[in-house]
Amino acid sequence: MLLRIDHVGIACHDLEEKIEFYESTFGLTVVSREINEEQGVREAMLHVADGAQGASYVQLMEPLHPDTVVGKFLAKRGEGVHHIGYGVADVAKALEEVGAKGVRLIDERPRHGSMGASIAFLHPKDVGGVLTELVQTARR
Ligand code: CMX
Ligand code: CO
Repeated sequence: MLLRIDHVGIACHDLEEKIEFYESTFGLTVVSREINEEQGVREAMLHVADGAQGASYVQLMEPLHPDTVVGKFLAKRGEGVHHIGYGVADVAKALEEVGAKGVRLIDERPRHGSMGASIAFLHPKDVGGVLTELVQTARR
């Protein structure tokens, strides 16, 4: 079901400062910057590598307000890895399959993610403490 690691989601206080860090330290390049009001984040995708099943990225996220998912995470745990996003061919089908195995779905239906992707989250309490995102890349 999982095709690849699509991205690692990292929570930070200052998006521009962290972009600068990833660019200067690892030579990564920003390929997309977006504000996702629904998810409460200002975010950037930095390209890491291309593979047979698609590309992989680092997703840097700064909360739009303290009272958002990422704002609350930062207050509780501080900066760091927030979630892992795996590439799937069909996110609705993957949700159905995973849900049937008893994993709690945060999203019953796919939502809008970065770069036109369809995304859905699985509850970290049912995935060994890892907030897990399923990502279906937009067709080009
Ligand atoms: N990773 C692992 N565990 C996490 C977590 C995370 N990112 N966030 C919360 N938890 C754990 C908490 O530690 C807590 O565990 P304990 O009860 O043992 O302390 C439990 O989950 C409940 O946490 P909470 O602080 O009360 O937070 P909420 O229940 O309000 O929210 C969650 C948790 C996963 C439901 C929420 O973060 C969510 O809906 N996430 C999906 C959407 C999202 O993350 N959007 C931002 C990214 C957007 C993008 O990638 O594009
Ligand atoms: Co993500």
